[in-house]
Amino acid sequence: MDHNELPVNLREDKVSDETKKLISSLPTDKDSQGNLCKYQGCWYYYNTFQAVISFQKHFQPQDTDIILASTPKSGTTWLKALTVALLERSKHHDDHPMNHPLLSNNPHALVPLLESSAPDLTKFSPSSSTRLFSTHMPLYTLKEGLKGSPCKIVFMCRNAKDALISRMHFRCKYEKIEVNSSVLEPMFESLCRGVTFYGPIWDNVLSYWRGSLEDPNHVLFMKYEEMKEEPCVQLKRLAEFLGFPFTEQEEDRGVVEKILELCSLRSLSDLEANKSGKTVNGVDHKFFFRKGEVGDWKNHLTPEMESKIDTIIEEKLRGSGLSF
Ligand code: PAP
Repeated sequence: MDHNELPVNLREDKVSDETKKLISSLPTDKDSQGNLCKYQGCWYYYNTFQAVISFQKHFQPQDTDIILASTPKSGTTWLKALTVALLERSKHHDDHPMNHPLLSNNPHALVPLLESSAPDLTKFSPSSSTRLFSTHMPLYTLKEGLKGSPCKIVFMCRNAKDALISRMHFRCKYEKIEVNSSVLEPMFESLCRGVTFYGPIWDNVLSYWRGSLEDPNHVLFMKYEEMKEEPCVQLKRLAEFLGFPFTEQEEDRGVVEKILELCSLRSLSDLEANKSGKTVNGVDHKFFFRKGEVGDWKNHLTPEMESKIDTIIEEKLRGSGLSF
């Protein structure tokens, strides 16, 4: 792949000498896509590491900020859409709100990634009462940048096997290569070693799990599988946590179901705004929508792979009260 076509996080030409110096003092490794360094217990491609440092130094939090956190391919796009729809609902009473931001924007354009090198975070308007951001960083690294501000943080977790398969498909679309075992196997091995972008996945997820137990008013832990299983219950839980619960009248008017419909994979992926265009990081909007199913890993992983990753994750989560 031509260097200029690489996803922004994999490009190393934007990494400054200062960052390179920092990286030389960190543990480094590789996965099948690029060079990684380990900062505060988490692996980053170099360009993203630079953005993490910049976030921690320069981000100016506001107490009303909402942060949507997840590990990659765990339902970030869905969570972004649902949260935007929740916050926008008072402005859009009619059933066909032509000016709803989700109808003309990809969810990633509405909720910027905190550790992105592309947007200038100081540019976001402080006048809007609630600002929405997203992140894939673990909670302890995020908190350093939040500098004690009591922001609400929502974390979306997904089964590691489905997230892996989702990432493989995403990568193959991006690189215009065929899905096959020679792509999957090295990605699987990296997952098992814990050396993956934003991984080890178990440490990242556990940081939010523990955070949600310690401070349930500020950290909400959600699961992709539960969102699929009982969407109404989970959407109401999210609304309540964010401080915008549904009123009885709204429930009677079917607002919960309408939001779920608007944010469904089918309706989002049918929108022109999601069929065309790219994110600030140069990724086609359409790549964020695929099957959205639970258990698609069964179509790709061998029983040996299943058992290996299950054993590792079970061991890493033992005693935490969490399974995923
Ligand atoms: P990101 O980490 O790059 O932001 P993210 O949105 O977290 O990606 O994950 C993409 C997955 O969410 C895809 O899963 P799949 O590959 O297993 O299909 C995608 O299909 C799924 N997804 C996207 N939008 C929705 C939605 N509205 N409802 C349910 N699943 C969705």
